Amino acid sequence: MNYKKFPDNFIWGGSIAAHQCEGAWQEDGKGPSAIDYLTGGTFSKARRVTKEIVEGEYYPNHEGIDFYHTYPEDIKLFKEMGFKALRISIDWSRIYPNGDDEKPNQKGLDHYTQVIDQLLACGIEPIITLFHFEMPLHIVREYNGWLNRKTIDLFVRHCTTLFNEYKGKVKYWVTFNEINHLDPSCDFDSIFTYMLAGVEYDVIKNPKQDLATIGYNMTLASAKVVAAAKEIDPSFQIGGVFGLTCYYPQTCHPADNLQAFFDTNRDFYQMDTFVNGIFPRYKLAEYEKNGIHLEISEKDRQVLLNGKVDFLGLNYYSSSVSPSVVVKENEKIDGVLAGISNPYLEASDWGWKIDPVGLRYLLNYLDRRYHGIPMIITENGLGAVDELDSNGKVHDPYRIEYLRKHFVEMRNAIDDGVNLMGYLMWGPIDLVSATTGEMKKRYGFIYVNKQDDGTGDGRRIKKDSFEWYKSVIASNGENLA
Ligand code: BGP
Repeated sequence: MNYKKFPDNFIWGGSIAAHQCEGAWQEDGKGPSAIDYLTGGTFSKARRVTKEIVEGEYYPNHEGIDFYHTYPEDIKLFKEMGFKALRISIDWSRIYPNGDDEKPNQKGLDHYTQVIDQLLACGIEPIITLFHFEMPLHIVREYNGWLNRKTIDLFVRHCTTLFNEYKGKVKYWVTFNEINHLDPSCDFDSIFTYMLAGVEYDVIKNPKQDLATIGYNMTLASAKVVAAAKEIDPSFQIGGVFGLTCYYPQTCHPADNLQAFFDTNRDFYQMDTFVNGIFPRYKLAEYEKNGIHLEISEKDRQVLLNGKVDFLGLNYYSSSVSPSVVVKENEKIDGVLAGISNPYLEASDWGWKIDPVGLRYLLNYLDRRYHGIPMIITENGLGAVDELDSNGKVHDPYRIEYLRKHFVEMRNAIDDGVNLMGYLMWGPIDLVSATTGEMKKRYGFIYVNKQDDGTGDGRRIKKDSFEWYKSVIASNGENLA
């Protein structure tokens, strides 16, 4: 083993999610999903949930980038770059349009069969996310999403359908994307709470208790799904994906260091359960102090123990600074959305701090915390404003620079002994932003000619970073120039 190099079988590729790219929101029997009721937003204007589809409102996920129809050509472009894997999600509302239907929708299953077959034909390993913010609206409205334990059974049934349908073709599965954004300390009316929890704001009566229950129910659902998968095919590899940021203390005061530890740690309680099979004692202690009660039966404990994951997926974009507990209030905040600025780091146009060393730190931290568990970077990338020049080309040296620095730190982490299996760049083709609903926030190696005002012909154009990533993959990470 040469620790200075990426391993020979390193999985280079990309990551996308159904609701952000497919469009075709009413095609082939798909039911409406929670996301279909989210309007577009911007950096300064939050997306909104509407009760009905309102005429004249813009719902960016209804069209996405039309990947539902363009996937054969788009996958060919991924193949041209040399992708070894593509992480996609399967939209629950295409398979069970209402979530509780008696039978799955055959057209939905057939669609994903074709996508998976196309990937395999191109030599690209499919990695499937089972829940990436895609919940049938009927479950939101009739069951209150993950607040209700019945949703767990419906989800397990949905996943079991997929395991039986795609076994032999798909080996890698991910139960949930970023459930760590659900915690009693979160804003219950944030967009992430709606997208993840599948619960409308007015249903949440006791935010702290309800958010704890939702976070717990999803953790239990993941364990049940892992057990169901292993029963169908013990060779399946099942993981959980977490969106992490490392928090730096604002000062070197010991109290600030402790606060930074607690802030970083907030994202770990579900991950600890996924990996160790035990709901952590520190979280129960926190709940008790805050008057939060969880019903964890002996049966649940067994379920958690039998549902441990095989690998972890890390979504990493930026780091944060933990607000000081000793610095005066008026010296703390310098931008509501961007948080406290770190004088050592630059930020993206959307205020996300660019911190490649933070990636090395987190990879090492996870490695030590979970005793060398296999990891994949399941998302990473730079959301930027890309523009076509007068020759119809997109020059994106800033993206190449961002990725190069992160790849150097990945290599350093491998040299540190971290068991890193792969890297999947987020949004290898431009798609709808999850947090703002914009097309303007572009991540891709491939430009999609579609603008937020509805103009553009949807044409795919290779950016400069396309050739660069191709040469990175061809050289297995040797050639980063
Ligand atoms: C992650 C989500 C992705 C993706 C990414 C970038 O949290 O898993 O779905 O969207 O963030 O965020 P955004 O699209 O808002 O730039």
